Amino acid sequence: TALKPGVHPLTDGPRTTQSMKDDVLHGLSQTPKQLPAKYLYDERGSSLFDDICTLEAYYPTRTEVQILDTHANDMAAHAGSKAALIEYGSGTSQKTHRLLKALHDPAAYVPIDIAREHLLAASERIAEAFPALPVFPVWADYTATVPMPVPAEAYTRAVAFYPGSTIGNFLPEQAIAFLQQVRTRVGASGGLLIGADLKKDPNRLRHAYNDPQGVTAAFNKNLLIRLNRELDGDFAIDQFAHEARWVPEHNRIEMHLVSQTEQTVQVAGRSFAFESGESICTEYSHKYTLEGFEALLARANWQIRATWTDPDRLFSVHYAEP
Ligand code: AVJ
Repeated sequence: TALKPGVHPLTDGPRTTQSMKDDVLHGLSQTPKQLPAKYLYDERGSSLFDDICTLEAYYPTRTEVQILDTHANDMAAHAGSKAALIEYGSGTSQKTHRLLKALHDPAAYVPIDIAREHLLAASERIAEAFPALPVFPVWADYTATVPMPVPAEAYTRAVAFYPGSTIGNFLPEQAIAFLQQVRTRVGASGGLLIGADLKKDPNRLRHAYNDPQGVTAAFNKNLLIRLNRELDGDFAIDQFAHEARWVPEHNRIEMHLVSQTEQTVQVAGRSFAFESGESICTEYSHKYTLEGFEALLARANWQIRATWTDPDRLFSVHYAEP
């Protein structure tokens, strides 16, 4: 691929396609059945997620964008000059545009994503919008230990950017492990700018994950399409229904694919029986209080220096340091 000026060659990082089979066989053997949420993001899944972000029902994206727009200068002051911005799961990098505009002479942008075409397209758009900014795309599963392609002399501070409340996909213990890994990556002088969705009226939450247009349903079911294609599965897509539940004991939304009949499905060389009404849990989306999120970060040795929210307190963005 001939990349536009400013975009460095793709860094080929660790990806988990080899173990997707193991993860799927393991997850479907559990009771209740489950699949890791990260497999929702193939190229098609990443596009469907982009569509979700534009939905009226899905408030997190526009709310976080509003917070970024309102407070970008304040965030930039925390990051300081010549920061290297590392984005975990960069997707379309749309939020990044708004942040980069405010940063003081940023030294580099390092987007990390598992969807290669998405990553390259977004890198080129950033390079075009910011001609002086070197872009170092890393094609990787960011939950693995990701290489840092920018030489240490090139920047003063590495700032991890993890917007979208994607941290909410992890169980608390996994979130802590991930945040510790990010801390190791950015070092003692590093920073973390992270989005966290806040607890709110369950009806509002359920609506956000059961949108009337059915885009979230298509996003969820795309996982089965992917398993059919990549792991030689025979899921009958229309025999599973999308459902998103608010589970108050765990402060989370859970996405499920609910079997509409008693059926047996083949995938990755094994067969799995479903009772009618039995589901596969495909995603957790944890919601936080400000205090709860601060405590979570503290358990991973991050201290919050600043918190920004919207007027309705739907969403929060935090700047933390080791
Ligand atoms: C990208 C993980 C933050 O949990 O809200 C959106 C994914 N799933 N609609 C979320 C998602 C269904 C999203 N995150």
